[in-house]
Amino acid sequence: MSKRIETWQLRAQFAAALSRMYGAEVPAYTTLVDVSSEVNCALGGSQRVTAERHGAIRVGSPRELADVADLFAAFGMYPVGFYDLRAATPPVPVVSTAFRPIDADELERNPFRVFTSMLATADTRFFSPELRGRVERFLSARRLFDPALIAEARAIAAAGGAEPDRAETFVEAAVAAFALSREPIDRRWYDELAAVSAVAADIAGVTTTHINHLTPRVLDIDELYRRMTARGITMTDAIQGPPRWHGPDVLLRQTSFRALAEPRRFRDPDGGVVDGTLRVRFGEVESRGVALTPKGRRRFDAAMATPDPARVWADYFPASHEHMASAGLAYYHGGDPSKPVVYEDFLPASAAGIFRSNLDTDAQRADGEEDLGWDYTADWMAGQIGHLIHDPYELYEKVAAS
Ligand code: OOG
Ligand code: NI
Repeated sequence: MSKRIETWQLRAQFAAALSRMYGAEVPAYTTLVDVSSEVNCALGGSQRVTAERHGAIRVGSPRELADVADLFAAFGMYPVGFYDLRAATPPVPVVSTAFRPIDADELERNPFRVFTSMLATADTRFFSPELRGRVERFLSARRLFDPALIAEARAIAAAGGAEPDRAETFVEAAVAAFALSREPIDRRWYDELAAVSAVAADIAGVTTTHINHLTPRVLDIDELYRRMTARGITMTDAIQGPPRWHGPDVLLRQTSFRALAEPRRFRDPDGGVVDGTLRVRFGEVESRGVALTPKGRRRFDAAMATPDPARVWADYFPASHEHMASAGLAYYHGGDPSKPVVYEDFLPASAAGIFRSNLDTDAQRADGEEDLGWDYTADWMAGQIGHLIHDPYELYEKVAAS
């Protein structure tokens, strides 16, 4: 009898297959992965780090998000954290969560995570009731995921794995759901949404979803930045997140570059289909530091709120893991300062920055609407998708204790 493929192996296969597909779609991604591996190799990176990726996807409705939650559960990826990017300046009209493994041993085997955003159509700052109605009708008429794929995901999640043949078919179908579509895009609808928000057009202007980016992890992001620039790839001007300094790296540092325009087909108002291009996807790379406790996070937010975080960082954080640990600012396995717990999540300000770095325009307010529409919460989202949304701090506590 052939050996059953376990959940973590499905996840590793899913991440690897998405990476192959995305590399074929966005060649600059392959360069980024090569340069990341070079840097990681030079620094003696582990197997986990070199294979490590996060992806980003965007969906339009709670129903679509519920399908994503069911699909990813088969890969042992569960929703963690709630990010309201509408609170960013300027706001991005989405609310998000990250699907990822939650146990220490699962993270060690393969930490693949996918930042998943849902369009906030109920937010009247962006969508008039009339436009909201049309967006929601458009979304309810499309089908991002074959119901058979979701049913199979549920069965595999319940069984905790699958026989090799079945696993292969399942992974292939899951990956295909995130491929860039060749379906013609309705130009008038896309442009109307783009005038409200480029993100709204990317999500609800088309009948499919796709990987927006896939991000390798690198041990030295400043070194990567230098090497990419030397290869003639222009990175966005800044590294998002905390500054480089001589003490422990905390949380997450990221940088990105704008992808080239990609060929897409459009249907014009007269019904004719023409070739065109869209520029919505990009490359991103990240380095991950130690996970902060709520106390450490408050310090982090305070330092980041200053005009020049790099200048004042040492006033907010001690320069060694020993002092970080004794001050209760960060998580360590078994409380041992030589074993930092890696931050597995995202930063709302950086995420909003990543969204924006690729937009030509920021979201426009709908005329005359003053209602803040702060009606999306983690509990609301959990109820919509029928899955618990894990609290990242509880997970770090558990990982640190294990
Ligand atoms: C997601 C942006 C967030 C990150 O790394 O912070 C993100 C998106 O652009 O869809 O991926
Ligand atoms: Ni990202």
